[in-house]
Amino acid sequence: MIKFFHSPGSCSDGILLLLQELHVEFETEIINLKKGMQHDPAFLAVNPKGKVPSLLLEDGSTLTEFQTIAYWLVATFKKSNLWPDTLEKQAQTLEVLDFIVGSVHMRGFTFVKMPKKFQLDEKGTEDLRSFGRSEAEKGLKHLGSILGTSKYLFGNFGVADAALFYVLTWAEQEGIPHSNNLKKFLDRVRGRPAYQLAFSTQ
Ligand SMILES: N[C@@H](CCC(=O)N[C@@H](CS)C(=O)NCC(=O)O)C(=O)O
Repeated sequence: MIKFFHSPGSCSDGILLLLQELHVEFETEIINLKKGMQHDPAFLAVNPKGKVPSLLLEDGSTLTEFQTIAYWLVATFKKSNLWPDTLEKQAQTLEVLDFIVGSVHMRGFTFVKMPKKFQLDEKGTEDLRSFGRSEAEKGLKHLGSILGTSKYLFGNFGVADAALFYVLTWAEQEGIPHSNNLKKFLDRVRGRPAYQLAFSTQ
């Protein structure tokens, strides 16, 4: 069975949502990032980068990186329509995924959530956190304009929406301003049966 390495509250929440959307059978191993379990040798043997999400496949290989895992899941479990069917929307999906993970998450929320990781003095830490907040807010503004008045980013709920979902939960926690259409989007995702399956027991 596929093994999913997950840390609740992290970006792997987006992959958990996709696993439930696709009705995948999997087992979960919790990697508690606060306890530093990402540095355990047993986990590093699975993903030497020490990051969640990671997926250990039945053939013993490992998939890492949000976009890669998301693409592999929709390509393998085609039971629902999470991947758009036109080249234009597929390209837009990849573009948005890359923006969310590479910019909004890595250049924004990483600095908001763990500025101390960068071992700066107190002022440096605060400056970095404030830079991260501003990058995240700017990024969310752009994503809100792509969403517009649509229910989901590219028609049906899809992989880009799973990424938007996790950064929005962080925006909510951190009090980073975002538009009403993004708030409504988050409520909509939370109303999906897959969301209930993924998060109701956490
Ligand atoms: N580019 C990676 C980012 C993964 C990532 O940064 N994961 C965080 C949790 S949200 C993590 O595992 N951090 C542990 C650490 O950096 O020590 C992806 O797309 O999956």
